[in-house]
Amino acid sequence: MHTGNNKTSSINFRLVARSLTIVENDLAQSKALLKNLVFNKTTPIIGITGPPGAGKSTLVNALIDVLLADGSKIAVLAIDPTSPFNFGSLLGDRIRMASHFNHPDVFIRSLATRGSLGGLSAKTIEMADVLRAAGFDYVLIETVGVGQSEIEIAGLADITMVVLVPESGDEIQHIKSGLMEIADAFIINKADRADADVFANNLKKIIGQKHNVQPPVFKTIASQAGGITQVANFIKGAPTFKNKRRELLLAEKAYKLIQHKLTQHIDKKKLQQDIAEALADKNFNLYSFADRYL
Ligand SMILES: Nc1nc2c(ncn2[C@@H]2O[C@H](COP(=O)(O)OP(=O)(O)O)[C@@H](O)[C@H]2O)c(=O)[nH]1
Ligand SMILES: [Mg+2]
Repeated sequence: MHTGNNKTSSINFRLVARSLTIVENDLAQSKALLKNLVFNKTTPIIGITGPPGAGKSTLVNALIDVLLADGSKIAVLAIDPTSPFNFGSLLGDRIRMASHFNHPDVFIRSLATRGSLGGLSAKTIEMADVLRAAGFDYVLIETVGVGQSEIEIAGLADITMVVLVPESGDEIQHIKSGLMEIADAFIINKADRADADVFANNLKKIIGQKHNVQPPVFKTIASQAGGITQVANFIKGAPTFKNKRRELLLAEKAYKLIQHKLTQHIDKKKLQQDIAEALADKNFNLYSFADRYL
């Protein structure tokens, strides 16, 4: 249970922002910073994913309102890799979440997405860890559910909520099955649209085939804060799921860290020189050559 009532001492937002920048850009202090993180409580990470325009940012905004009422401190990471104009989308999210932009208990960070998608999820793990250690009561991560990377990021979340809109009705069969399977709850937003109930029933039928325990389906009108209390209550009441996807994701991450540590003493240029010398021997054997470095 996450009651959000365990009042935390105040969080230094400026320090959090600076720490996130260090981690995001892999600056020199990053490794030491990550190693020294101390986790004093279980902070649920809530993933909110779904197609562009479904109303995820609006929903996050409305959820924050409800969660704040408990005196909780909330961090939001907004990630939108689909937008080629990242700064533009950043700004868009900021404007939409503007009502909380200066709230003392709400920290919002838009994640610029550079480089590979694999790198994105690796960074998200680190940034979410910084936020968990900072003492927030909830960490919300908004991602666009269009590709594999979002499914990967869902591995990080304790609770993954998939946001859909009634218009997706015809395409419901085509919704990425991965996206269907990662959901701990579905949110049908824009329930002010006429076909919301038809869509809800179709969705329930489909998820009934894919899940043993049927995840709840919520209907919301995020732009009017409709149905948000139910979603907030689900978040507060949800157990921290034992997340198999998370174990897999963290194992992958740990593997890369170990690999990096084990190979950092090897300079590739020097390796090439060594090979050049070793090649002079006509009996050169690459496999025993490599053994020298183990
Ligand atoms: N009709 C209606 N529009 C909504 C609702 N929720 C959000 N919107 C609008 O949908 C658009 C996209 O919302 P946004 O939160 O940016 O979507 P995101 O891309 O999923 O983050 C905005 O113009 C919102 O005002 C809703 O419940 N009903
Ligand atoms: Mg958004």
